[in-house]
Amino acid sequence: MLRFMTAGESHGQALVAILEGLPSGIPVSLEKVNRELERRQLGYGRGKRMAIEKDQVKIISGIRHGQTIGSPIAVEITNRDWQHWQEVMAIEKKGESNPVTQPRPGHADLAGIIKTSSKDIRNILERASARETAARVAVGALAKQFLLQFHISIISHVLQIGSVKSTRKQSPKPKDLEEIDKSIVRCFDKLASQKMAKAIDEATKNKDTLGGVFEVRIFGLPIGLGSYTQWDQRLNANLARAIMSIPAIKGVEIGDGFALANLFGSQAHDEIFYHPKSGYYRKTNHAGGIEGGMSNGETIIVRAVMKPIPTLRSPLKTVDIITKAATLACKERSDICAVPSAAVIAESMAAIEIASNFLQKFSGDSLEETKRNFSAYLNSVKKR
Ligand code: EPS
Repeated sequence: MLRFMTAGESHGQALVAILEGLPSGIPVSLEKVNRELERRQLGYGRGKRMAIEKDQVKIISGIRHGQTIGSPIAVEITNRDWQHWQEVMAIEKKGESNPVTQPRPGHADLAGIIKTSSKDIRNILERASARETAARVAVGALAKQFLLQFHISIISHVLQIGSVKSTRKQSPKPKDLEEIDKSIVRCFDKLASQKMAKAIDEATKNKDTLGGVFEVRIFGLPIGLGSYTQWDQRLNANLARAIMSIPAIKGVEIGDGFALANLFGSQAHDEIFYHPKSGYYRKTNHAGGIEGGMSNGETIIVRAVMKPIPTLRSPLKTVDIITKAATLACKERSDICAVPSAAVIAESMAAIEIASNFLQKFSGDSLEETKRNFSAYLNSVKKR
């Protein structure tokens, strides 16, 4: 099983993560990790910060001569912007910096200062910032490289920004990822991409922000990851948790999700067929690849909704935490829309969760051992 933790403030020196549990012998390309970090920074609607950062991973431990060695992997991503924040973010107090005292509705600010008895919202917002997700994407890129050894791949695309929806009926496959990444909003529908960009322009003009919906698709999973036997081993529950942990995500659905409420049972399930060569198969995928908390061999489909970013250039009403006087929320530099980035982060979180479930089932201290266990299982599945 995989475990990971991140540390780092948005305008601190760096973000770091430690990942434990990957077997030894997995070939690792730093270029591929950096490519994932770059994908997270793409997307129309990001703020000025993205012009400052050019995220690159530095590996501190756990990888040698281009392969994992089985020990914990430590990664670091420098915050280029730190040089402008050295005084505000100084480890030892060097001077006075103005505290942030006007909590933004929708952000971690208010609950954070009350919970930690803090008088400066900066202590909260620095860590609550979605900048932290860069470290997750570095970890996710390693999980993806492990999964690729088993021909498991994960893609994402944006389905909706504000009220503009993709209307393309065709669902993207792994080969379509390049095309999706070429869209400035990471949408598979060209016409909708343009409309989404216009909606973001409109929100920018109005000093407002926009959320949306994205979808993650996981290809190549065998039957039987996760379990029906215990609540905390259900794959759907764990995937939902992983994706809900991304800042600003307010809802997750698997397969047809909320739309299933409109259907009769006879319409909502995927009938089972059998082919002597390829085994069991389905003609539909309402379940989104998960039944009874386990992968059923079909593509896993997870969708999530991201709320509009709560940092507004035309701020909402709030209360000053020192004077208790009515005021307007603080204005931090921020993004207008980060749905395309959130989709990339969700790919990473899904990769980490799937790799963890995969290792729980197939285990192994080396890639060779995991591959042996995996192919023995596939052979036994074929006979069923
Ligand atoms: C964020 C605010 C902005 C975003 C940031 C998340 O940063 P800043 O306050 O420096 O302008 O750009 O996202 C990132 C830095 C990133 O790498 O994604 C927030 O408040 O959550």
